[in-house]
Amino acid sequence: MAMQVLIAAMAAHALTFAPPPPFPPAHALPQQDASVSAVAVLNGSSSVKGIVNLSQQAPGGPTNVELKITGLKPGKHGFHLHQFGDLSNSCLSAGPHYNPKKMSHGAPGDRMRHAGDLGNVVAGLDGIAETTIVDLQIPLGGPNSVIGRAFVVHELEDDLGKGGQELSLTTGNAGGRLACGVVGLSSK
Ligand SMILES: *[C@@H]1O[C@H](CO)[C@@H](O)[C@H](O)[C@H]1NC(C)=O
Ligand SMILES: *[C@@H]1O[C@H](CO)[C@@H](O)[C@H](O)[C@H]1NC(C)=O
Ligand SMILES: [Cu+2]
Ligand SMILES: [Zn+2]
Repeated sequence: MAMQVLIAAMAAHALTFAPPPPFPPAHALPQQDASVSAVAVLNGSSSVKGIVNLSQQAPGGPTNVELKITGLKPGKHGFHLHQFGDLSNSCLSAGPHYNPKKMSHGAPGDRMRHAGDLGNVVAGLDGIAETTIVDLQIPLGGPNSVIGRAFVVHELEDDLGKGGQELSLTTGNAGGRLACGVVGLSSK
C-alpha cells in the first residue's frame, strides 16, 4: 500500500515537471512561400476613383503595385499607404502614413522614409494616372503586412520630404485626401 502511494506521488511529480510540448516542426507551420495577390478599390467624396492590384511572389521579395486612377487633375499627386483600413470617417480615419520603422517622410528610394511612401502618381491631360510601382517595404504577409491598410491619393504633389515646409517630414505636404481604398486579399 505504502509503495502504491509512493508510485502515485512519483507519477504526480513526473506530470508536474513534464517538459513543455515541442514546438511544431517547420513543415507543420502555415505555408509562407505562396504568392499573394491583393486589391484596393479607391473612392472618396470627389469624383476620383481607382483600382490598385498588388502581388508579391515570395516573402521578402518585391511587391508589384499596378494602378489606374481616374478623375484627377493633370499632374503629380501624392500616393501612399496609410496606417489604418478605417474609412469610417472617409479617408481621414485612415490615419498617418504607414510607418512601422518609425522613420520620417521621404521618397520611395530613400533609406529614411515611411514604408507607405510611394511617391507621386502622375495624371495625364485625361486625368488618368496609370503606372506600376515595385517596392520592397509593403509586403502582403508577415509582421509588416499592408493587408488591411489603406491607399490614399492626394490633391497635391508629395514633396518627398524635401519641401522645407512644416509638413514635409510627415505628409510631404500633399494636401487633401481625394480618394482611398483598403487593401484586401484578391479573389483572383
Ligand atoms: C463612392 O463614394 C461616393 C461618395 O461617398 C458614394 O456615393 C459611392 O457609392 C461610392 N462608390 C462605391 C463604389 O463605393
Ligand atoms: C487589375 O486586375 C484586374 C483583373 O484581375 C484587371 O481587370 C484590371 O485591369 C487590373 N487593373 C490594373 C490597374 O492593373
Ligand atoms: Cu497620403
Ligand atoms: Zn510618408
